Amino acid sequence: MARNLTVGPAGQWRGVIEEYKDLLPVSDKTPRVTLLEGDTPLITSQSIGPGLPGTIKLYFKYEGTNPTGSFKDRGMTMAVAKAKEEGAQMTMCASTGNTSAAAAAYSAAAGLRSVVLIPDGYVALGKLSQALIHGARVIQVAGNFDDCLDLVREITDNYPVTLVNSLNPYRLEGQKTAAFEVCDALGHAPDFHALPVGNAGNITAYWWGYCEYYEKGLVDSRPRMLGFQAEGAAPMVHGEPVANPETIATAIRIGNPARWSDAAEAVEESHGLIQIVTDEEILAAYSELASTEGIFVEPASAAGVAGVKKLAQQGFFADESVTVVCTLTGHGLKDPDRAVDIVPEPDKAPPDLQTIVQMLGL
Ligand code: AN7
Repeated sequence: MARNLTVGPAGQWRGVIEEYKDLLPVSDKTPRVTLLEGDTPLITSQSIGPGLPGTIKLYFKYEGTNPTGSFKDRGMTMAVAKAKEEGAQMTMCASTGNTSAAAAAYSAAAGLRSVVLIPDGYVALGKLSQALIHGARVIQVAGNFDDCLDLVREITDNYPVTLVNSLNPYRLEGQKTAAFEVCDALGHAPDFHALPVGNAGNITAYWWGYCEYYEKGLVDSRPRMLGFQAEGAAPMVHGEPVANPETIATAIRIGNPARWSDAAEAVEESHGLIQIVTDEEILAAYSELASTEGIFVEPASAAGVAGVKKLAQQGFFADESVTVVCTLTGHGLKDPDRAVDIVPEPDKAPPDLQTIVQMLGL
C-alpha cells in the first residue's frame, strides 16, 4: 500500500507545503508532491563565529539535509505540485546541477516527465548522477548556464512544458519557507542573513519570507540581506552581465541572473549588499566549515560564510552584538571531487600494526 506522506506518524514533519500551507498559494486540491523537505537544522557556529572580531552570534542554516541535498527542494515541491495540479505532463529546467537534481526527483515522485539542460562539463558528478537516476532526460549543452536558460525559456514559452527554474513563481514561494524556519527557530529575525548568489532567486525568496513574517507581526524586524557572488561570476556587483562566467563554485557560475531585479530590490529595501568573494576565499571557508565545524558543503555554499568572514575582518559588523545567519545551500557530497582535490592524498600502509602505530606517533 502506498504511504500517504501527509498523514505520517504523529509529530512527523510533513514537508513545507503542508506545514506552511496557510502562507503558500495552495489549496486542499493541490497535490502534496513532497519528499518531506524543509525542517533543516539551524546550527550554532562553534568555531568560525567565535573566531571573528566583534560580538557575532553566527548560525548556519544547513540546507544540505534536504532530500536531494540542497535548498532547491523547497521550491521544487511547490513548482511540481502546482504543475501537477494544473495538469502538466512535462517539466523542464536549465541548471548548474542542483535544480536539475530536485526537478528530476520531484517530477519522478509526481509521475511527470522531466527534461534538464545542463552546461556540458560544468555540473558536479553527484548532481548529474541524481538527474540521471531519477529518470530525467538530460541534455548536455555546449554552452553555459545562461545559454541553457535561454533555450528553456524559448521552449517552455512555445510548447506544453512547464518551466521549473526560479522564474516559476511557485519556486520562490516554496523557498521563502526557509526564512520562516529561521524565525521559528530563533524566535526572532536575525540582524543579517548571508548567502551565495547565482540566479539570485534564493536571496529574493528569503527576503519575501522575512517580509511576510514581519507584515504578519510574527517578528518585529527584518534582516539586512548580504549576497555574495564569485569573483569570476559577479554580474550584480559589476552592474552588467558577465559573458563567460568562471568560478570553481560551479553552482553559481551564472553570468545573467534570472532574478536580478527582484534581488536588487531585496538588497536595497533591506539595506544589504552584494559583494565579491574570490575562489580562494570560498575554498578557505569550504575547508574551514568541514574541518572545524564538521559541516560538509559544496563550494558555492561556502560563499556566504566567506563573505561574512571578510566583512567581519573589515569591521563591518562594528562592535554591536549581532545575529548573523548564513545559508549553507547544498551538501558537500554533491561535489566530492573538489574535496579530494584540495586535501593531501591519504597515506598508504601495509596491514601491519606496528607500522600504523608508528605512523600515528603513538
Ligand atoms: C548550492 O541548480 O542555479 O541565487 O541551476 O546550487 O537562487 O540561484 C543553483 C544555484 C547557491 C545560488 N548554492 O542560488 C541551479 C542553480 C547552490 C546552488 C546557488 C545555487 P540562486
